[in-house]
Amino acid sequence: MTNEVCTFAAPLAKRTARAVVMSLVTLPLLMGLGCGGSGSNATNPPITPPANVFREDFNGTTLDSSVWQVAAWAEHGGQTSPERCYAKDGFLTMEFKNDSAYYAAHQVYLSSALQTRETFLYGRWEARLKPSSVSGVLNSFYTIDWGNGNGTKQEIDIEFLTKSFGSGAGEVHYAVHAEGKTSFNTNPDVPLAFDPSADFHIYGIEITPTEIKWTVDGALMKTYTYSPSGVTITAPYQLKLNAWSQTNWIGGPPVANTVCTYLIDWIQFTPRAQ
Ligand SMILES: [Ca+2]
Repeated sequence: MTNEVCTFAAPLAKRTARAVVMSLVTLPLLMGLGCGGSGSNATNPPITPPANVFREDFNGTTLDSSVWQVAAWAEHGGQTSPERCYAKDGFLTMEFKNDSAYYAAHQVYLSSALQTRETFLYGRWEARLKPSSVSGVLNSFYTIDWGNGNGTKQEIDIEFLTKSFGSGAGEVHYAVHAEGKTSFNTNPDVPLAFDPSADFHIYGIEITPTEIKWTVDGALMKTYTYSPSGVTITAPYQLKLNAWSQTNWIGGPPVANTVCTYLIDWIQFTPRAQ
């Protein structure tokens, strides 16, 4: 196993201070997955992101509350908590649990979510993700314009419905929404030549002033052009990830009292060149 050079770059406001401590930190590969490529055994060349790139490797033992807002509220029929959304061993771990006792008492599941405090617009998102193998959960990576409650709710989705996983295959759901606009949804969802829960892969969203492109391990999977479609991405948004379940569409709930784990190795945003 070779060593790789990982670099950590926080959002612009945080980066200078962080860079002193964390930049060009040489780390052994964590469980063979530290800065690897699409598969757990693959390797990438050393990453040295430019100063304007947002990058999070989740190498710390805590999540930086100035970068991430970890959910502790109810959403999508679940109670979120930092207890189920935490950094450990170089990964962001997000857990969902259909807890029998908790559900009997509160009629909600135990879920998790977090979102950036910073907003973004045009550029390329990439994330190395491994969703849960337990059927009946939704694991997401998406953009959302909350606009402090007054946003357009422009939203670009990568959503894994784990019910589609198995036998070396799976699907990924891509969608674009905005309040008062006609949504776009992949239906049927985009088939993958692998089970997404079996290994890490790099999922990407390229957002431009005219279109959206979704990629997997660098391969183009789907393009959405704003014209003549219903939604145009014009508003700054936050990045959000969550894990939740319902019967409709997602095929939940998952088997009771089993922790359904969604792992995120790293997340990067490269702004579009001006
Ligand atoms: Ca990592």
